[in-house]
Amino acid sequence: MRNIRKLLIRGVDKNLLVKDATKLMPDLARRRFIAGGASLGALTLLTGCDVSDSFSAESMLARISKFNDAVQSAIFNPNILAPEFPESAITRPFPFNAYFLEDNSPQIDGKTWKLEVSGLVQNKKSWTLEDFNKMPQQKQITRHICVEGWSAIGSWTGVRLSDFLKLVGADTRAKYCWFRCDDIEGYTSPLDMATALHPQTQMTLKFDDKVLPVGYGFPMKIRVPTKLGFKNPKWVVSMEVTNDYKGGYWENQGYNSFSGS
Ligand SMILES: Nc1nc2c(c(=O)[nH]1)N[C@H]1C(S)=C(S)[C@@H](COP(=O)(O)O)O[C@H]1N2
Ligand SMILES: [Mo]
Repeated sequence: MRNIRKLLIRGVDKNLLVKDATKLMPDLARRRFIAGGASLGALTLLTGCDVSDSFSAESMLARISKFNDAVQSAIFNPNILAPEFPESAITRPFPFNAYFLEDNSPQIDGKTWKLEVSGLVQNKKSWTLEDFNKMPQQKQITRHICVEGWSAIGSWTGVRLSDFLKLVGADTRAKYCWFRCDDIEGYTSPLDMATALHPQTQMTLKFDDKVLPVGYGFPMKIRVPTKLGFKNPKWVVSMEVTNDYKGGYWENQGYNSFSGS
């Protein structure tokens, strides 16, 4: 009989956990999981297990083994909604993450900031924060999952990206929305059009009903609850609608661009 490891996530060998989980998956799910990079983050997204608090590898494996193909295809379906949570589930304080310390976050002036829109759109103008604040807003309380092995539930409010794409007359047959950020060393991220049009993909202006704090991406981040954390660019300054794959900060370092459901 197989020995089931009872280690908490801190002590667990992540590679072994991912390997074990892969073996337990039904065919279709396994193929997609491998194609998606077979990371601990993707596993978290798949099982909905919260790796930020006490959590055992055993329970994650048990959960996966109960999956059947129907459940799997539902989870991987890009048209399905990410789970939403009550206010009481919000993680406080919500973690900060970037490739630099929070104090080094870009300090953007909301009065002069503009989002530059270019590429395959009819309306190539720049949009101010005031413009975005006037547009219809959507609120979501969803789980953010970082590939580094933590997850947290947050509350984000902003403009649906699909509404904005309509407003600028974007060619939604194009392959990507490519975002550029104001980080000192630069940060970019390509988002596939299907995900850009997903109803929960949001141009976020607020966290927890308050103006987005600097660390979380003021004045705008793109919130994508069906993707891993690194596909949620903060301090966004431009969006290009394009058919070209232009790469991204983490994507260029080997993380799979799909990285999500
Ligand atoms: N511009 C920019 N966006 C970014 C990052 C970054 O370093 N720069 N880090 C990403 C990663 S890996 C994560 S997990 C989330 C963290 O968002 P949070 O600080 O709101 O938790 O931001 C993502 N977006
Ligand atoms: Mo992340």
